[in-house]
Amino acid sequence: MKLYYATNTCSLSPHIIANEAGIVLELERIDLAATPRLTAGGQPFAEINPKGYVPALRLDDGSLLTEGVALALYLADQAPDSGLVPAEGTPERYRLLEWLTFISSELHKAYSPWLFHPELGETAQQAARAKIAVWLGLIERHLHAHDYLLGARFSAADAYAFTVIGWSKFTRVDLAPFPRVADYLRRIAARPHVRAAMRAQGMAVAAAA
Ligand SMILES: N[C@@H](CCC(=O)N[C@@H](CS)C(=O)NCC(=O)O)C(=O)O
Repeated sequence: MKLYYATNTCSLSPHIIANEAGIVLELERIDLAATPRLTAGGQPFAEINPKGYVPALRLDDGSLLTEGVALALYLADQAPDSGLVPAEGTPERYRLLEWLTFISSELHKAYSPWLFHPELGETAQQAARAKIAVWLGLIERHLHAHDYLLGARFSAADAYAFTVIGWSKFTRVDLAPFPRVADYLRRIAARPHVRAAMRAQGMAVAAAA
């Protein structure tokens, strides 16, 4: 399988999940800043993914799968014993879907595009930060009783949450009021598969503690 990714974006999440699931991905970097957007091989990315955004996953049958939540579930389902995704039909599976959907539609889309485009204006950015603070407060309270979003064990939802909340420094979202969230990020950042995915995508990785 091949993952089309861009550095410091949400394409980190499926890469973490693949690593945690023991799946080795072929990688191709997309230059999102170029016009038109190009693959590392020089092909217009729109020819591959008409949506124009990452992540996109070329499956072994040649078809393309897009949307981070779909990739997360697809990759995690390849390794049912990994604990990354609860089994179909279980209540925990719906809890995972609840988190993935929340991260995708609320948290992710509050950070991006609003905090990635200064030209959208300070008023819009402050509104996005206020909304993000509400969501981080909710996660902070959840982590009071749980190590991870689904409970005791790291899941696909944590890979996605880590990726998105990891944009906080760059987007000037203050994590000081959310010490459990900050600790959660530190714990996930220390996972060897997470560090390997970040390195492979050209991201800075903190020195091991
Ligand atoms: N709905 C898509 C959104 C993915 C998305 O927002 N990708 C960003 C990077 S994090 C991107 O490629 N942005 C460029 C663009 O939107 O044109 C998903 O959930 O996978």
